[in-house]
Amino acid sequence: MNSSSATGLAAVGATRPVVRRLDFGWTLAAVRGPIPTELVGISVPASVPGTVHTDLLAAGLIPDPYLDANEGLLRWIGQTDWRYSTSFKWSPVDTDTVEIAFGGLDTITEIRLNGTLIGSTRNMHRSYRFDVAPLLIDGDNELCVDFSAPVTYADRASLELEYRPHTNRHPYNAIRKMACSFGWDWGIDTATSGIWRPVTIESFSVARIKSVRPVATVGDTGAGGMVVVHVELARPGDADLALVATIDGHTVELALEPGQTDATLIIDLPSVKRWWPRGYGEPNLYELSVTLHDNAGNNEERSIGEHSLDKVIKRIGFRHVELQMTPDDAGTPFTIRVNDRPIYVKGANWIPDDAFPHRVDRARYAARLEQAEFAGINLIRVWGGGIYESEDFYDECDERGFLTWQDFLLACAAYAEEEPLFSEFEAEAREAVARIGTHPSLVVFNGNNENIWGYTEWGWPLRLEGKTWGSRYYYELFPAIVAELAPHVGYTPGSPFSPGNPESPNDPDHGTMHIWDLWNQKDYSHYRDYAPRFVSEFGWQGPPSWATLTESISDNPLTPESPGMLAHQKATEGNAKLTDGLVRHFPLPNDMEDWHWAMSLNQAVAIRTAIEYFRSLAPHCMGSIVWQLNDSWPVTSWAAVDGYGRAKPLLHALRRAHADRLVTLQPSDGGVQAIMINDTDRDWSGTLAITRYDFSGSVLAAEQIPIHVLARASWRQDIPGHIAVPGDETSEMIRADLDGHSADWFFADYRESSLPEHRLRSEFMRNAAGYLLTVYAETLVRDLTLLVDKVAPDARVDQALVTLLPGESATFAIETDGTVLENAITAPEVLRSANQLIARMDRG
Ligand code: BMA
Repeated sequence: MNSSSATGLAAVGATRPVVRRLDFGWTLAAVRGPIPTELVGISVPASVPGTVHTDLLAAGLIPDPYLDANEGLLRWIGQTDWRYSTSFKWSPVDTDTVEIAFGGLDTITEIRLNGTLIGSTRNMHRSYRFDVAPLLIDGDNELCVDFSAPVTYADRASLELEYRPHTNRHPYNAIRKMACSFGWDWGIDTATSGIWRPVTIESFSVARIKSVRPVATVGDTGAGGMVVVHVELARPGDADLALVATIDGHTVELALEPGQTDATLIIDLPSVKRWWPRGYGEPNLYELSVTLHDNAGNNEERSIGEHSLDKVIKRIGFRHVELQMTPDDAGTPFTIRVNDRPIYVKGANWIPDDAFPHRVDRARYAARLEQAEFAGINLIRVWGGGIYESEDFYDECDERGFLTWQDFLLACAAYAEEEPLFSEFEAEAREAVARIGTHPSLVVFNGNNENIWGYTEWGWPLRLEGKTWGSRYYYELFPAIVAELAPHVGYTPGSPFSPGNPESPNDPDHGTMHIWDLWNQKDYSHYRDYAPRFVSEFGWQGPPSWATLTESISDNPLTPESPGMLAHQKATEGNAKLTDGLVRHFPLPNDMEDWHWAMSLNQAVAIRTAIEYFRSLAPHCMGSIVWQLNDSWPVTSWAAVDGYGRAKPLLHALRRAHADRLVTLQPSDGGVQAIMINDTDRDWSGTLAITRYDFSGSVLAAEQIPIHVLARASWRQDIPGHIAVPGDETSEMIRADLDGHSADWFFADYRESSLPEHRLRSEFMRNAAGYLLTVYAETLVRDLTLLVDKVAPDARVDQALVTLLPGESATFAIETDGTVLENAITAPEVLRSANQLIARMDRG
């Protein structure tokens, strides 16, 4: 990205590109379509970047689409053509080129300057530039962008391109627009239009840097590094031009031939600090600057900036990435290796953080990634039904040491390989790979989400009748673009994908797999039926936090099936699956707040069960990526953080399951095993205390076993029979504790357990960040959780899902700017436990 100063014309030297924002004075108007009468013939102030929905909302002309069932009232917006217009003053400049640059247009447009068509676009995932110098006039200039209705366009294109299978309601596979903006099984159907990324007008003379694409590598041996910097100029300069690249005090220069537009500079660095992912070291970054000079008459004392025509700065990192997929005795692994170290992936899938993604700024990315850090996550997968996120996202990931995995933007559908789609895919992929591939955090490009699986196992060939479905993208186009533009990033054709066995892409023995049959059909205990090599999707639904739910749904009565709740549940048979998943473990409550807690708890327990089990399989299984970290609006979904940014209990379950040092108890050959997992660089030694208790806290059997777990390894310990075999499975449990890291094993499921009604005492005090609540258990209490958003909408708590034996206590730190009273925070609908759900069954 061109990083030249964005100040006004006068502030910058005549030869540097002058970049001026064109984000002011815009209005929008409905042109054609099912337009409500109150909008006919009027113009509304428009934000750029922005969308029609958010501007109409700001003008008070539509209700908030995220509330109640308003979504359905606003479908006309996607069937309507819209016009965005602005005017800006221009006075002739002393440069020979002037361009208008659009960072992103959503989606089908015709653009006119002073009445003349300067371009038409049909891809939300590309940026565009138009040379406008001949059309600019001294004084007021009219810029106008006409958007065609995206729903109408996609419908028409689906016939022109010919039918291809897709999920959900609209043929999103016939238009290059964010797929989930047409609705998803967690997504609101908004299908909006708008100028969703910045617009600028840029003028320059002679030449300008079009792109800088560094490829940073580390030497095979030793500490050195190398950056190969590919530079492209926007047009050939006929002047005496030179490029200068500098990193870490090392500079190389290159004189350009007249007419040369592409150049490569190579900088060798004798020593570099590598970029390491979270948990393995520091994410070291370096600043690379590339300057374009006009040398004419100035060979002697050139200094960077003084006679430069353009300058671009990038932050890069040195790391080596390999996707290890060499077949072994058990099948084919999928191991991400960074700097020659296998990384155990504790990942989360990412969807657009807002159905109107222009609203997601750097602070919002940072907040979400902080939550990912809290949850012990080390990899974020940007899912293919969304967008290529903005630079802010990948910058934050680089700095925080997250690994990122970027899907190409194709999801759950067959895609035509014919024109005009093929060229659009090629252009958008080239732009995305060149931009995103320079980020050290980016380790995987992935051809698509579930399309190979769909083709092989969802009956698509019959429906396709021999038509193309996208294989050329996954097996030819995308890998060729990655090899050319980002050879230092791994590539996989799909998720899921079985290397060597593309006919059966979801084979647990080979490569990546998605495990969805459990949420859809079976109990979560069946995660243990699989021995996958890598799980890139699996998930369990739960409602949003109570505050988010009640801020977005105003049903009275509010029930699991009241109209707003159903409008905010998008999954096929979603509520039935929630119920089936619950009643295997808990009775279905007939009280809304109990229902909300039960479903939230069940979601957390399902995923905690899955991840602890997957980790116990390492190194056979080298990671999991939970579906999903975030939400794009308030909705019942698989997310750990809800659509208003609040943590669900699942986020706390992820934190426990992802702990660097984890003790987990797993069933094994009719008995129980303790598995100690040490995901750190230091050996872990201590005494494992294993105790069988009854629910009143009496010790029934105990043993102490010395344990030594090597760095980045795990140790399996059979639990001796006199502990592993209960006298009464409904009222006994095992606790295993190594060094303060503990795990509990209950012989019977929640439903069959004789969990008592919990009895608790508490102490409450203020501290600088909010409050501390210490809870003393007088009975066994399972999964003690504070639903803090019920007492203060901004509140956060540091732990949840805590199990205490009688006599034990836990302190919860609550962060809030609000005032919280002790009797509110300890009220039974706020201070929650699994006991409440079981004990109620006994009473009922
Ligand atoms: C997978 C994802 C998404 C979907 C999720 C839940 O298929 O790739 O398409 O939202 O499952 O159904």
